[in-house]
Amino acid sequence: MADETYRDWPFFDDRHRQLAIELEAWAEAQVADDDGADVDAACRELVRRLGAAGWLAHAVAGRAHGGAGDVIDTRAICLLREILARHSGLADFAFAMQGLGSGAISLAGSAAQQARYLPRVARGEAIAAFALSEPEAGSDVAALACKAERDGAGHVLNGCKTWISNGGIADFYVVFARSGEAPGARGISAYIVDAGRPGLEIAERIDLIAPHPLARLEFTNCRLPADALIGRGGEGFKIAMRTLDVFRTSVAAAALGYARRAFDAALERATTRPMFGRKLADFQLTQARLAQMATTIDSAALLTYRAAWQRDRRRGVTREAAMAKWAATEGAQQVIDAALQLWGGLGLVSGQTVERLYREIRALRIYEGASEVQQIVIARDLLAAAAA
Ligand code: COS
Repeated sequence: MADETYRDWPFFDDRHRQLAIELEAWAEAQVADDDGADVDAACRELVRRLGAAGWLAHAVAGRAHGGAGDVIDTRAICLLREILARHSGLADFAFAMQGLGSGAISLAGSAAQQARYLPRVARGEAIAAFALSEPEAGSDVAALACKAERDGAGHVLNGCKTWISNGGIADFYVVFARSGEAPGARGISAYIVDAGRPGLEIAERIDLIAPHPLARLEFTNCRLPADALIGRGGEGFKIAMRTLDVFRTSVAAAALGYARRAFDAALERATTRPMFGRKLADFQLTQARLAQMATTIDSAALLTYRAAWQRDRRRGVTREAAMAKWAATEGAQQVIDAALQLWGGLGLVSGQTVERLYREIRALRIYEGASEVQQIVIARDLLAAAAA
C-alpha cells in the first residue's frame, strides 16, 4: 500500500483529499497495466473512460466548458497524475495529454475556441495534442522553424513537428509555428489544427521504450481559418511556456507515482526475499537503500506540491515548477533503479513491475523540458532575482 500520509500536508484542501480517495478507488477497479499490444486503441479507450468518469474535467478550465473549475487546479491535476501513474503509465499519459494538448486553449483561447474544443476534451470525446518540438528545436523552442504565413484572412502552415504525443490519434493539434512578427521567441504563434485537415500528414509513427502514441507530423500548405489562431500573433512562445508551467509540475507528480510504486515493490521484495538465512530487509545495506528511496520520494513530493500550491495561489511558479520536475524525475529514476537492484535478476524480466517502471520513467527526464533545461530555468530565475 503506497504511502498516503502526504495528503495531510497543508498544501491540500479537503476537496483534494476527497478527490484522491475517489480516484484511488476508481483506478483500483478500472485501470491496469497495458500489455502494449495496441497502444492507440488502449489510449482511446482510456480517454473515453477517464472522460465518462469525470476525471478529464480537471484537465480543462471553465465550468461553462465542462471544466471542474473556472481555473486550472494544479494540485488536482498533480494528484490525478500521481495516482494514475502509480496504476498505469498509459492512463497517466491519456489524462496528461488531454490537459497539455488543450492547455493553450484553456489559458489563452477565445470564448468560441473554448466552447468548441474544451467540452469535448473534458468528456473524452476529442483527443488533444501539443505540437511544439521539431527535429532541431526541442530544448531551444525559440529556434522552431515550422512556418505560418497569412493567407487572406487565414493562415497556411509549412514544416515539421516531431515527438508529438497522441500524433495519429488526436482529433486536434495545438501547433506552434513561426509567424514572423519578430525574430526568436517573439515571432511564434499558436494555432489549432483539426486532424484530417488537408496538408497535415502523419509522416511517421515513432516507437519508444515505453510505448505510447507518438508521431512526426508534416505540414504542406496546410490552410487554416482565421479563427485557428490562439491569442494574438507573436504570443505563442509565452502561451507555450505558461502551459508548460502547469504541466511540468504535473510531470513531477507522475514521476512520484512511478517512484511510489517502485518503492512498494522494493519493500515487498526486501521483506519477503530470504538471503543468507535472513530476509533481505535485515541487512543494513538494504535498510540504507530503503531510507534513501523514501527520503528521495518525500523530497520530490514536497517540491511538487509546493509548486502546485504556489501556482494555485496565482504566484509565479516558473522556478518552482522547474525544481519540482528536475528533482522528481531524476529522483524517481534513482528510486526505480534501486528497486530493480533489490529485485535482482527477476527485475529484468519483461513485464515485471520494476522492469516496466524502469522503461516508463526514462522519458520524463527528457520531455517537457529536459533536466538540463530545468537547471537553466532555475539558475536564470535566481540570477534575475539577485540582480533585481
Ligand atoms: N511564462 C510566461 N512568459 C515566459 C515564461 C513563462 N514561464 N518563460 C519565458 N517567458 C517569456 C520571457 O519573459 C520573454 O518575454 P519577453 O520577450 O517579453 O522578454 C520570452 O518569453 C522569451 O523568454 P526567454 O528569453 O527566456 O527565451 P529563451 O529562448 O531563452 O528560452 C528556455 C529558453 C530554455 C527557457 C525555453 O526554450 C524552454 O523552456 N525550453 C524547453 C522547452 C520544452 O519544454 N520543450 C519540450 C517540448 S514539449 S514535450
